[in-house]
Amino acid sequence: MKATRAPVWTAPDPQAARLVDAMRRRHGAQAGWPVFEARLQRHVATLRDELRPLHGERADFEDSVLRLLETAWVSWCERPADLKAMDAEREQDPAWFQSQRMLGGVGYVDRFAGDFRGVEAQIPYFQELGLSYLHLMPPYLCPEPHNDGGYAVSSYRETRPSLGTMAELRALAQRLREAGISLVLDFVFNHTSDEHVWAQAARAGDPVFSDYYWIFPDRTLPDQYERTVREIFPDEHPGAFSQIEDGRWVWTTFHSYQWDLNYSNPEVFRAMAGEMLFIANLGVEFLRMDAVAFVWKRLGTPCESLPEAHHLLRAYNALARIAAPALLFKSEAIVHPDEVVSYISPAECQVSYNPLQMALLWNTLATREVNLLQLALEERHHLPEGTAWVNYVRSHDDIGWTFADEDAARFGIDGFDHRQFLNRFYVDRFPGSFARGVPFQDNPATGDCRISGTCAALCGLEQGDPHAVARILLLHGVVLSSGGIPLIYLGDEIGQGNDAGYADDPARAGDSRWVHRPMRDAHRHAERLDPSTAAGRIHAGLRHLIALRRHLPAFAGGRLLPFWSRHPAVLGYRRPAPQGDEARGGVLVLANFSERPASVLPEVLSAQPATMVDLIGQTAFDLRAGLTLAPYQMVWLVAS
Ligand code: OTU
Repeated sequence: MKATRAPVWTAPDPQAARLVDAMRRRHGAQAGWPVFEARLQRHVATLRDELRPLHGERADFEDSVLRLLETAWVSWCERPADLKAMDAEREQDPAWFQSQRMLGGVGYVDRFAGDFRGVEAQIPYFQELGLSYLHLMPPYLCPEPHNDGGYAVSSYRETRPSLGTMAELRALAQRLREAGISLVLDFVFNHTSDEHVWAQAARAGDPVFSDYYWIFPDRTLPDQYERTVREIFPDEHPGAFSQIEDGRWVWTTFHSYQWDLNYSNPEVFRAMAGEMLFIANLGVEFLRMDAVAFVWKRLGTPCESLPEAHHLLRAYNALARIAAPALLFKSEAIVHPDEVVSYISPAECQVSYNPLQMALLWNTLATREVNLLQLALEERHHLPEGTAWVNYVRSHDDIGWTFADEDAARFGIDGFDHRQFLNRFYVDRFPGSFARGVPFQDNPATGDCRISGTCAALCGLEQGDPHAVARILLLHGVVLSSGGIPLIYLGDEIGQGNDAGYADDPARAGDSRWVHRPMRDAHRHAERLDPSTAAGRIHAGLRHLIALRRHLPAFAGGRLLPFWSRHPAVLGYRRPAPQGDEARGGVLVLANFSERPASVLPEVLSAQPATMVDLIGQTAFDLRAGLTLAPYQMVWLVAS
């Protein structure tokens, strides 16, 4: 017998009620108040509970929460009416982003289209491709020429002048929205640039703003912290700290011009919350939460993914529910797969990059063995209700081999050695490699290294490998059919190659990731309509997959059942029909990751219908005879 339990009764939180009362006394007569109050009632206790482990010990804790609510109220009053309407709609339909029509594109404003107006002019192109989500790399004011591609923000409320004005960015967000495309921007909240006014004040010795960052008078504490923290950009500076002119040391996880914010100071959280809500009010629908793992530090720990980092994210999330509910968060944690999922929940980040699938796609191309990827689909693909993966082939960043060593060990693979192999394979230091990548942050001390390179360069297109186009389509085919939101790096859809020229530009030379961030190639773009070119074949192949996907309800959401093909090079999974709609049938996906034909035996397929049709190739198969896939062929099989 199933035990039934009465709903848990929770006492109203008296402190939270006091906060609402205080806000009502101040603003209760104002026009926007009733809607704000309803959301405040729902989320203020969560907000306070999440902040308590961070700042609860301070005597002025309740005041600091009240100041935060003031900030939220001010930005709610500034929120445009059309975004408030979207807030209400999205609250009614929280699963909206699970649709199989969702498709993302990502790129740099300047490198893809010059400026905001240039991006606006590309809306018809985005629509042709089927995009419903556009991530533009950080367009905020930043130092010149070194700014980590915009990830060093000098002001969250100003744009980089060469890209256009804030008014143009706002207009772009609106045009995109009208075209059914959600704008995605970063919230670079782990650090600001050293030119931010807060950093400038700190540098000048202002004690209030020095407390916005992790600044130490000498090396005593930095030395202690460095015993347990990783080096992230060792090419630029060793360790996690940089020295400023007056001799003090500041925490800089990334470049020395990116100063880590001190979230143990409640004023930092309040100020950054204001910046976040300002960005939301531009019409941004997803915020990419940059470098989430690093936002909280504690001596004697790795200072990554500490419990407080999660409290911080959930506090930001509660604030968004109160003052900009249409806004969703995307987690960027390129870490061990157990840690990646720890950031994903409706109360924290609703969507997340899937760095494991990304890395294992490349792993599988190199080894021609689907073992690790198949295991990841079986054991690490499932996500909580109300959340989704963002699946991608590559991003603006490097490829890091973030698979779990314990998973690899199950196949007798040594994680460290295997990463050495993958690095050699992708930088073309392995006999027979088709890839032309470049090392990123090669660290001889630890043996750590990551890979830069465009999708086309890593798949062999540059040196005319005959299978390159098929590989590019295969990788994107998995991303398009395995669930969640697929994300295409703009330029990959036409097979753009590496940009070796970065090495001649002093502003970019020290960072090999620029090799895979080429300027949009107008000539190649024109070629996309010519089927005799590689660009044309890639583009047509992708558009075919995208068009098919749009009409397959089984591709909505993230439900996936692994299908072990019993062939070492053939990946398999089933996407079941949506619940309550079983009559429509699911899709069986099979994909050959080798340059040789691969046969799946009849007995492996015996539980499937006798005849199935591959939607991609429009061919019927008699499965009782087994199924042979051509090199790098992928099939999306449905019952005929
Ligand atoms: C992120 O990446 C951004 O995506 C990068 O473009 C930035 O340079 C960086 O933050 C600083 O803002 O190390 O190589 O575990 O790996 O946050 C990329 C996550 C990075 C980190 C990731 C970081």
